[in-house]
Amino acid sequence: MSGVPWEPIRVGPRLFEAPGPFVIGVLNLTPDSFSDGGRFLEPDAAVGRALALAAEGADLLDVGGESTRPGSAPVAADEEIRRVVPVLERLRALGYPVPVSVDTTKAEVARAALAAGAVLVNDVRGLVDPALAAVVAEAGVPVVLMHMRGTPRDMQARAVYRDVTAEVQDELGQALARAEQAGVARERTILDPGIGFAKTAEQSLELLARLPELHALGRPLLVGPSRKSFIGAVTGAPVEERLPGTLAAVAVAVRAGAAFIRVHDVAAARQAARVAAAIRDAVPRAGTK
Ligand code: HH2
Repeated sequence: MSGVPWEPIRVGPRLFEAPGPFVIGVLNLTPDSFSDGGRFLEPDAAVGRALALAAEGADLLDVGGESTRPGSAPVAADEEIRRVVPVLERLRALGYPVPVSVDTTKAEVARAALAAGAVLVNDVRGLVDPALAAVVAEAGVPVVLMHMRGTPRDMQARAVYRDVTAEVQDELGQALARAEQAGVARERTILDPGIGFAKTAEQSLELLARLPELHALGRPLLVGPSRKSFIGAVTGAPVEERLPGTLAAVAVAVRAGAAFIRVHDVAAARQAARVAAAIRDAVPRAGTK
């Protein structure tokens, strides 16, 4: 099941064509991210990490300056810009070979990051902020619309659903409508169910199991399971030992037709994704066998 066909999406110089999967490497320029906080705060360390992720085969690099882990405190826009922009500028000066996205919920940060070389905006709030939607529309860049409720501080209290998959689908549909109303072309959107964002472990697992239902939205899907707490809930593994569980989730997501996967461990996830995609594509189409 490779999902619905989707129109190719241009991200900077690169054209991404169905079905994927494409691997997005994570670069957190934060002191407090849940799995790698504080490791890449120095620009030299950050650039080194970015180069390593490209060498591992990342198709995109997602750079963020604010942690969104449950309960995390917000960061002021100028501090987020101070963390992100110098690294983006250095990557651009180096001729970094991979398109770079900025993981932010703030219009000012997105504007500064796009001016410094980012070519995609990854918004974990799904463009609830009209100012951010306006920046994305004006720049004409693609956007990831992720599902969550509330803010990282209060989202886990909002993880109350009658039918998590149906409600996430409905709320992602609302995000798409918000984007279109703001002038963001539907063809430039990527949708993400937001694993671990306003979701219990059980709800994250159910969303992964029922991912194919989200193809009804007609857009490419991104899934970000990397090292998240649902893996700990199933296995008891601490965050630094969740690579095997991450790879299981990557394989399931790709088999279910996810177009993009967002991970910290690119080389391992790329191998898992390629094998899962080969299995996905090995199902004979009706009438061919
Ligand atoms: N997950 C995280 C952050 N951004 N963006 C999208 N589109 N999808 C995700 O699943 C997603 C995301 C959380 O992971 P990480 O960046 O490692 O942690 P932190 O938010 O603590 O920096």
